[in-house]
Amino acid sequence: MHRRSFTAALACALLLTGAWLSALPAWSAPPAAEVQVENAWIPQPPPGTDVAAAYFTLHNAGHTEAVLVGVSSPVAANAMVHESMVMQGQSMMMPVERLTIRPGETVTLKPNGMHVMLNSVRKPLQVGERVALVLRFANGEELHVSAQVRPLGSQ
Ligand SMILES: [Cu+2]
Repeated sequence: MHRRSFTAALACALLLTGAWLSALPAWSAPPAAEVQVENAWIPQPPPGTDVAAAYFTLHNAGHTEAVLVGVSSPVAANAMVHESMVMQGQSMMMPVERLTIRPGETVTLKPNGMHVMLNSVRKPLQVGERVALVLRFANGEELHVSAQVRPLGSQ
């Protein structure tokens, strides 16, 4: 009892000082983050392409930050989070190895912004089809998502 309230007070103090992450002791796993996923979708890739993008909205309803560290899908040989950007007139994609969602924050992956890149997609994706995605977080939790294939050019 005593120890629990001490821990809570410590957590508060750390949050206030902004030192939460660096001061988190290695032996104490953070409580489960409560991340919700909405509106997961994939624009149908043009014929002849074996890459696809996946988009969704993540909302962290928990009290600790959630860090997305990996994505996989049974339809793709590999998947990763990318950020699209324009540098010196060239559009580029940069890998996002750790996507942090703070408590209460909503992050949307959308066309021309962040996306999940699905590489070496094994089969043509049909409009309306649902594609499984598994989101892996730094705390070891996995979130299973069903993304709907929409016509190319959907927003
Ligand atoms: Cu990409």
